[in-house]
Amino acid sequence: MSSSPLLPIINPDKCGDEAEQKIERKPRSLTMLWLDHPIFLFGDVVKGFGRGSKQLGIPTANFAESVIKSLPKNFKTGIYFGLAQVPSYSQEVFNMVMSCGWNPFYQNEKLSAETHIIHDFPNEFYGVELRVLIAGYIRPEWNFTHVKHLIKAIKDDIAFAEKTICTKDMAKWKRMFFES
Ligand code: ADP
Ligand code: RBF
Ligand code: MG
Repeated sequence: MSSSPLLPIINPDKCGDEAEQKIERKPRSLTMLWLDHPIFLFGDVVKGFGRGSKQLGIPTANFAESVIKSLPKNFKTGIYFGLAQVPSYSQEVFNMVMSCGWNPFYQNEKLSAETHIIHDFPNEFYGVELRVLIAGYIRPEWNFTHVKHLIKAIKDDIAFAEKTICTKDMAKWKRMFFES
């Protein structure tokens, strides 16, 4: 099986603790990590299963199916990073990590698009507009043998996103996509 330079070397039959140790997280090429064309999505925040905050301690603001359908046809599911704004809360644009996929750990039957905004919000914000700019790809979704490994992987994604986003000047994208 040939693998893209971005994909980790991982045996899909052995996803879990052991495979997790072997994952090479560093992208081989930064130009392949950043999307050629960032993807802008917006829509109201809807209710999901409520697992993000309760089981993982990492809340994710979920988009409705109608927003997910607006993703490009050739969109590859996986974990992404980028920018996010909740205009009713603040005009500030935050860094984010996003899962667009099937949540194999929970065996979801529907595709979800969920954004963890890297900011401490004082309250929940259901039913209000969320804007995201998907700027780069981190990894495919994985399955895990224990929820603690899923949490660790997400925390690593957050650290990776923060480190990567600050390598690029985002001022132009912020002006283009978030100034209303
Ligand atoms: P659900 O399954 O309904 O999406 P979660 O447990 O994932 O529930 O929690 C998501 C909700 O938590 C969001 O819809 C939002 O209202 C709130 N929230 C609070 N802080 C954040 C954050 N930093 N990023 C995303 N959502 C957050
Ligand atoms: N779910 C998975 O099943 N496998 C993953 O590898 C995975 N990675 C994620 C990475 C990030 C940055 C985020 C925000 C979520 C990820 N999820 C993953 C989705 C997670 O299971 C989901 O957010 C919770 O189930 C709450 O809805
Ligand atoms: Mg959620």
